[in-house]
Amino acid sequence: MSLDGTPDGQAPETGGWQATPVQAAYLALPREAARLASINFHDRFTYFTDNVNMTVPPLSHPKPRFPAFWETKMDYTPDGDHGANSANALQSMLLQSDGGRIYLLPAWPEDWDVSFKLHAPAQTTVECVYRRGKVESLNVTPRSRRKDIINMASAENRVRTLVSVACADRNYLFDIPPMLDGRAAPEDVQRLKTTGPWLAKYGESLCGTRSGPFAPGKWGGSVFKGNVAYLHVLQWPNNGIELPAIGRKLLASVALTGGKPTAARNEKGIIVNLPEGSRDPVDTIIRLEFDGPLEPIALAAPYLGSLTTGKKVTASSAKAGFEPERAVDADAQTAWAAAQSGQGWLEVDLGQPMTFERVEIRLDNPGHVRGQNIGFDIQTKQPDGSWKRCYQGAVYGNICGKRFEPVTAQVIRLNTSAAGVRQFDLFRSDQ
Ligand SMILES: [Ca+2]
Repeated sequence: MSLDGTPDGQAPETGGWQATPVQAAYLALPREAARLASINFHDRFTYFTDNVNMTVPPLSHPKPRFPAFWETKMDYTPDGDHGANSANALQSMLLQSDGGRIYLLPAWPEDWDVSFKLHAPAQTTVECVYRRGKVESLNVTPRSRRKDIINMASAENRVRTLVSVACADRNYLFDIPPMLDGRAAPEDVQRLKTTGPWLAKYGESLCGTRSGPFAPGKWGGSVFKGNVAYLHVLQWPNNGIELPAIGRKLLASVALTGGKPTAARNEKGIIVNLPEGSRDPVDTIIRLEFDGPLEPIALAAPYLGSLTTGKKVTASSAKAGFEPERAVDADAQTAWAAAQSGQGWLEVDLGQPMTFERVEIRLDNPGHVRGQNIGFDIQTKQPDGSWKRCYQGAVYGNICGKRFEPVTAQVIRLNTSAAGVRQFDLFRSDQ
């Protein structure tokens, strides 16, 4: 699996020039960053068979005298790109900078002890000892930069990151601990000193959930399980949280973190509020129970506001069961596929000229190899019947979203050689 969630046909997930552990660190996924970095540093790292395979004998060639030469992980010794990515991964897990701010331990597993000294921008050095889930000492030079440090390993920030990652449909606690076989045991969660107690108390609001049905906002985000949605409120707006109508009746609302929430209906949906004194400074959790399953609503949510949904659609050809309508039905499970794979086109008639400036394409790309892409070309029909290109691009993996200069058109064509198109959606600027 790639970090973007697409299946990947290439065996090694990391190593050499691949920066996946660095990307995991920047996505605030400490477990995944640690797992991938562990693979990079492992002696049994093997190339093009598996990342770490304990049944493969150790490399037969002699090891270099200096470990930083990284022996032959991929292509040659010293393996500069494997070494640079591995070191960069560890550093990005320990320290990240954005503008004047320095994020301390932004993607470091809470059960890994560490002592480090690193350089940060503006001639700053940061020395830190982190043990048993706590920052034991922190030395920032010059001292004036101490105020710019944000400790992402504090209980408050760990929980808020965990919640934000879950509301984005990702998993912060990927395979606890970062063992190379990726297996987790229930007692591993209890061992976590920082997030463990919070999870023991409020785990039901995250474990086994998916993100949705409400889009995340500045206030926080939502996850759901069956008929129940959990709002995780990280920052309260003055007038409460406005949630759009979702076609389900709200049966009950309870604040897991204490207090009595109110849910007032208005013409757009519902406004959920909680008295200020009951709001939790770390994360206020509100459990909303509806009269029906939330999964169909959450699955359709990415396509809300799509101009192509349900519009008249034709194609160069189609396989049985893969009719053109299936590319504009707001359902990622269904797809249009040309009768023969190769170049085909899909044509959508919006019914009247409409302005759009964002495209999202989700296509089938079986057996793709990382780094290879499928090209696409979007054209609009001109008054004289000719076609004019409005955007040309490529999909790496399965999902692609692009913004371009606003275009007004009624009939739009997507040319692609993809094996299937699950969704073809166009959006206005305000959506
Ligand atoms: Ca579809």
